[in-house]
Amino acid sequence: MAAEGWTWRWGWGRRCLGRPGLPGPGPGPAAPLLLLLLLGPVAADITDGNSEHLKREHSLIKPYQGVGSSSMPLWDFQGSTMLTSQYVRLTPDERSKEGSIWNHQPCFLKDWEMHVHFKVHGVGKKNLHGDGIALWYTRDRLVPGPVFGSKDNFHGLAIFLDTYPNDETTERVFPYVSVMVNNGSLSYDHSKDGRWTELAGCTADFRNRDHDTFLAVRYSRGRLTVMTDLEDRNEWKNCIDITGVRLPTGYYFGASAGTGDLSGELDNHDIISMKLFQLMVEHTPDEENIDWTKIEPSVNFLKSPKDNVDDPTGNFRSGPLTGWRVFLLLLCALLGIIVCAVVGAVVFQKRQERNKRFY
Ligand SMILES: *[C@@H]1O[C@H](CO)[C@@H](O)[C@H](O)[C@H]1NC(C)=O
Ligand SMILES: [Ca+2]
Repeated sequence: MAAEGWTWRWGWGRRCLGRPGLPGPGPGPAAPLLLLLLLGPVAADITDGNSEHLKREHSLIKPYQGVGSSSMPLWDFQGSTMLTSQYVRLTPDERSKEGSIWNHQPCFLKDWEMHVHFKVHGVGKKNLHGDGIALWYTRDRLVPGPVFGSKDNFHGLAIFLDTYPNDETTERVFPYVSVMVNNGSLSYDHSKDGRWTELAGCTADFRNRDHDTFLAVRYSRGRLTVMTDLEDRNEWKNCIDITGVRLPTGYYFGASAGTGDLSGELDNHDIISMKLFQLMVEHTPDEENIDWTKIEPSVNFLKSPKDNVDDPTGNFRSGPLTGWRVFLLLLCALLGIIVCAVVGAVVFQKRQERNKRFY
């Protein structure tokens, strides 16, 4: 347990790993200083047990060599996606655009961590922008569709970076990050921002930031963690942490985006890098012996208690059940209040009695 905790912390610090090596113009005059500050701990970490590795074949890194080339493609793209030397633009800030970029090779790592450097920006004011980015680990790739530019009823994992509240009745604050696991049977309900199918989520203020914005997804031993780094502090902030997630190996990483058909000012959706790290995690012989490519994506729904306690509808089953959950929660709250009141009354009475005895 202690060892696992150690690897965990160690892994999350690794955002800086790829940064010093990035070619091309740096982020500004502070870069050399930052580089010096970062190099120290990074160098120490690399020799420290080699717990994880950047996997070039699953990473999208400037200057994007092998992207979209026909001879040795690492990544393929589709739709409105446009490649520049500094970023991959999935959509421009125009209406009804959708684009995606997909890793060419399936990923056979059992434990991995993906760091995504992205930028969502446009001149649109509140509620006049959209729709957002989806990050994928799925069976199929390069298939356009209605879910942030990619196909619905997908097999695998999706992380949605949703900037537009389609459900006007929602009390949620957008932009909103959520995760969904699908075996092909579920459909993403765009008009409800995927609420019925989401496993967990968090509000994340990533749109129109002046500095770099990052998101990390870690999958290891059935535990799925999503973290964000949006405040320019080189620090991961917890967004989603759930267990019981089963995903096969042999799926593809990808990113897609869509701008929706609103008229108005829309967003540019840019991916600057996607870096995949292998996590060195021990598995039991039993785990090693099964064919991981045959695993059906599923969730044994065990939400970590700190996720969405205030959001009882963040359940991945459908409508009626969520009503029941709200009712049960209210009932529990009511019972709690009654118990507190009774205990309070008894304690008060005891005290009164004691006071009577002493005086
Ligand atoms: C797919 O998931 C649904 C619910 O999410 C479940 O009812 C169904 O049995 C699953 N199908 C397979 C083939 O596992
Ligand atoms: Ca939405």
